[in-house]
Amino acid sequence: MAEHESLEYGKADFVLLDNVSMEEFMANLKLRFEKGRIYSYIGEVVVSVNPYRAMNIYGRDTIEQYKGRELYERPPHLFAIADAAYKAMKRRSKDTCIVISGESGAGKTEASKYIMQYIAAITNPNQRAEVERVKNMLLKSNCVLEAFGNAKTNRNDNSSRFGKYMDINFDFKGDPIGGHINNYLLEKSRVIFQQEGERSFHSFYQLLRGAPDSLLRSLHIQKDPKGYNYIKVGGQIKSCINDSADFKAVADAMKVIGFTGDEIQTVYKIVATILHLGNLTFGVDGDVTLIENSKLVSVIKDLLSTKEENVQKALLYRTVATGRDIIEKQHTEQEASYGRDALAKAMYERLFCWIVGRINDIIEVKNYNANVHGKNTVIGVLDIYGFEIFQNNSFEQFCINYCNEKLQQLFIQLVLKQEQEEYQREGIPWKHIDYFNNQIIVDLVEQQHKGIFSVLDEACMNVGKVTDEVFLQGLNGKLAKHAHYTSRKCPLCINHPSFTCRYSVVGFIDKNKDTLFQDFKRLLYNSSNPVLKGMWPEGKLSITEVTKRPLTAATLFKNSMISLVENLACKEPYYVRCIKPNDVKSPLLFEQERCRHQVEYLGLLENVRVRRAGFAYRQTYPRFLQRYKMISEFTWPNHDLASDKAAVKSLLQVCGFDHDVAYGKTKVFIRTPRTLFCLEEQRAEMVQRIVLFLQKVWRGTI
Ligand code: AOV
Ligand code: MG
Repeated sequence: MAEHESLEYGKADFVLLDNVSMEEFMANLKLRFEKGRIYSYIGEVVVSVNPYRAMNIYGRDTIEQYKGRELYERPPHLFAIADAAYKAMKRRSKDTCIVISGESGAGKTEASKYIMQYIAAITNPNQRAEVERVKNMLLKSNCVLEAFGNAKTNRNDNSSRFGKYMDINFDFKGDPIGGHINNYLLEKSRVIFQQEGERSFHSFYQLLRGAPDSLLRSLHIQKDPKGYNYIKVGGQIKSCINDSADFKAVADAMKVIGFTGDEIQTVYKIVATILHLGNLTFGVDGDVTLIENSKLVSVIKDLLSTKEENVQKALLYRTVATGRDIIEKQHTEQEASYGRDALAKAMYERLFCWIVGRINDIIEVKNYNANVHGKNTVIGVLDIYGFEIFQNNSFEQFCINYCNEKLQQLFIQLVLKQEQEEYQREGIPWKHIDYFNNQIIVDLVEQQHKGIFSVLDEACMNVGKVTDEVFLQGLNGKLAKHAHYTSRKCPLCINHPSFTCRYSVVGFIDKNKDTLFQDFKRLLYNSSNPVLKGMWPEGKLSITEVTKRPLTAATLFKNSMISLVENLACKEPYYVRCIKPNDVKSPLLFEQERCRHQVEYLGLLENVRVRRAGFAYRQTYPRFLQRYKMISEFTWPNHDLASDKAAVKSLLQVCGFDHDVAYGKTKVFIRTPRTLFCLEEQRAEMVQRIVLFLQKVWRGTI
């Protein structure tokens, strides 16, 4: 129960609602939002509503209020959950993670940044220079990743177009000593195409608007984004973001992190090359395909540090091995355009992954000797793209929504299912609570042989012309009877727990195959720019050496999601559930229906029910005794009762907490955190007394 808040702001913890009904939940959420209380709890889960305005609640003074405090001692806040994850990690040497979920624009990325800022602010009290350096790099990495991985969408002006999981490593003192970032599926189709009202990745506009003239000249880039086909498709050139200032901030951040001058230059060259590629057009003369604006090829070859004829050849021909012969096959005009776009997307994706890899190289924990320094522990922060339903939904939305279902499944497993199962196992009276288990939807997508990804992969394996329609027919054949799949004529329709999303299958096959002609890989590998060359190691292989079919995009994504969930599941999880109050970015509007919908599919009401029926803290009898036995004379230094369970019972009875606990088969369960807090206080007092006593014995005064 969070204290220090008047009831005029509603109930700080939904567990305290008089009746657990949707009406009361919504009324409380709305009241709190309108009173400027954007955070609430469900036990230890933070519920956050995007305020869409600057809030004065993240400053130094607020940080001080939360530092080292227990969750329920202060009003709900992200800082409290960050502190709880930090304390658990430090006190119990446990790896913890903070999982932030919610739909696009709900405030996940902002929350993840506040959490990181908090952790940075409360650590390294001794101002060790090395730790300060690490902290600075971790914070600056956000700015770089957002420049290259975020874009304006119709849902969010700064939408994350990649998933991010960041581990922060701590030494035995609890100070950050390094980190590691995992990135998930960048929406690279955005490089060449944006829906109306959207933009490409910020990095393009930042370069155009923020780079000094001399740099632009050397890149042969003009300032107006309208001059570039790839980034003007969405028609939204402007945004409320200050691209020019951001360019400088990103350049500065890259330097601080430790990118070399050559590396930064190469980054700009790649971004510029992509812009030029978009303006490249092809034509035909008789049966010859040609590049219409060949001046651009000369610019591109300079930027890529390669030969003009090589660029030209890679754009117009592909090398194929037929039996023992190797031949050069000319592209049709259409194939050449396809190849150009694939190159642009692949170069950008590779650049993004290279940036992440480079940051990882630099922030990786080095020279840490666990034998000498004790265990190195981790706090993971997950900020991934939220559920998305657009007018047109494609392969990317399909993957993003699958990823969200998978995370929801983890939440269900950890918070709802495991909780219920544990009570049953321990023989604690328990009323079963119904909830929708979305495993069925996760299976629909990822199951071997039958799942949508499998059907898609199968279609992609077929030689010859397999079209998106053939894939859809395959799906309709296999899944016609599935309760969450609707087979209609064109769109692929999934019934997610509380919304239905229609995905257009156009482009599924292509995006899944994700073909990039080998010739491009060789072109880039053979560049005399070592940074660029380093990004394309597979270009080393000659045509006859390339035998293995690369994994499809869907399989790669599925595998990365499975390992992400496994990784999260072995850590102690903390949750932030973000809610988007309206679609117009208004700080005043709380759209009841819209919010109710999110509360529903996030399973928040079930969460409250489980939590109310549940217990805040549990511990096995021996471990509980180990920590608190000094509180009672019956248990200190050892008890002579029949079992540890009996000893714990007598201890809690003596302390007067018997009414707030339940005794399971192997564990004691404590209902409210306050009881634990009191136990901790009594323990601290006793430890103090014992220390004083021992000191006296030692000095010989007793
Ligand atoms: P998302 O990460 O959940 O969406 P963001 O964290 O980018 O959403 O938030 C969207 C916008 O909401 C931000 O750019 C801010 O303008 C505003 N906002 C969010 N949280 C706060 C806050 N605590 N205080 C003030 N303004 C806030 V996505 O990445 O699209 O799934 O893909
Ligand atoms: Mg985001």
